Amino acid sequence: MKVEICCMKYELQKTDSQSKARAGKMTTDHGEILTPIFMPVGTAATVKAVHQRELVNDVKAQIILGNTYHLYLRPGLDILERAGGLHKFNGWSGPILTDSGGYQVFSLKDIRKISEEGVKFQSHIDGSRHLFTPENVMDTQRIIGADIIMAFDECAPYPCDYSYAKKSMEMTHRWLTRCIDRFDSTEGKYGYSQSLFPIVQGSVYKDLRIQSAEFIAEQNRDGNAIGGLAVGEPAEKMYETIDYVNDILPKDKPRYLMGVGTPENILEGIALGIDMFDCVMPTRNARNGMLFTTQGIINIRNEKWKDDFTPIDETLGGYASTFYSKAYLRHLVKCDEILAAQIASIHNLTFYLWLVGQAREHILAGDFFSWKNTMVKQTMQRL
Ligand code: PRF
Repeated sequence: MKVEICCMKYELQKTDSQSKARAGKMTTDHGEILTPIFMPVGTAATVKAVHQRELVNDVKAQIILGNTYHLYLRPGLDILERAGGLHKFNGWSGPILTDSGGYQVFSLKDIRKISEEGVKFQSHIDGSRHLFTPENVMDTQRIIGADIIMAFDECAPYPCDYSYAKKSMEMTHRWLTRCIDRFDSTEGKYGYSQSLFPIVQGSVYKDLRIQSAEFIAEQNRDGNAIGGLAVGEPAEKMYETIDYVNDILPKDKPRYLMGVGTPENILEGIALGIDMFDCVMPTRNARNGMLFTTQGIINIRNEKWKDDFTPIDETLGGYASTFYSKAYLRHLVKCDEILAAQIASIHNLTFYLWLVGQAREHILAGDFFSWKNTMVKQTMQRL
């Protein structure tokens, strides 16, 4: 049996005195990540509508996300392996994290069947039948070649009764043991190291979440994730859950809150000790004309912007705001121009990366808490 020697590192640089916020540094074989960080979602080997050059130069992304489910179906493992892995295939040379498919297959609802073995599902593309197991999902993520790969889990729906949540969490733990066995007996295919992050589940039940956090912490992996949140529960419930889970997860490893969220959710998550976030919100909402700015939220389709020739976000600046006005972007959106999605996506991602970058600066400077409270109010108002 070959045991992988991991070399992802995490350095905790500062903990805030008035909250549980942390500034840290992760080191992967594809570069460093300063935390807290937001990871743009690149489901199908691309962050939709954004070039790699823009991700680096304008957005200042440090790590992007890919999805096992989508990449496995298209382009498929043969192509990804022959390309030399996802980094070579899509030209992104920084760190990549892949989600395991454990969340994506569950959203297929009517065309999947869960058992101890794994999940049988039908492709949303051509209806073909497939099986994901903890073992083959590890193998698949080895082939995709992400720096950080996620355990195969079940994200319980919300609401969910206690007995379902308990059984689901216990199965996720058994699946994790199988993921670890497979992961630790295989190695990366492309000469750099990969890390496996386990995922805390347990729905909104405190005793289950505590049990899950303890089990996950015991595995002593390079980082840990919290799943099963932001699935419809009230925000307060989510914050409360993060708070007691983070009290159990080790302080010397990064903590990743999966699929979250609004600027407010991210700032509150940081205050509770989360280091990594991902969400489709900045890119998906951009394609629908919703812009996040330092002053609040804009629906760029709105008539009121038709003759507003000021930059998209004067304070933020950056590529999109340097070259384009609100009136021009509104015009592009109204005409269904492809450029609209590009500008809006670059803008929203630049804002999200700016927000977590500022959070980090304020943690380091020691005034995070009051800054956070001001920013939540400011960025969440509708303009
Ligand atoms: N599990 C996995 N991916 C996820 C989630 C989860 O629970 C969520 C829940 N917010 C988003 N993405 N594997």
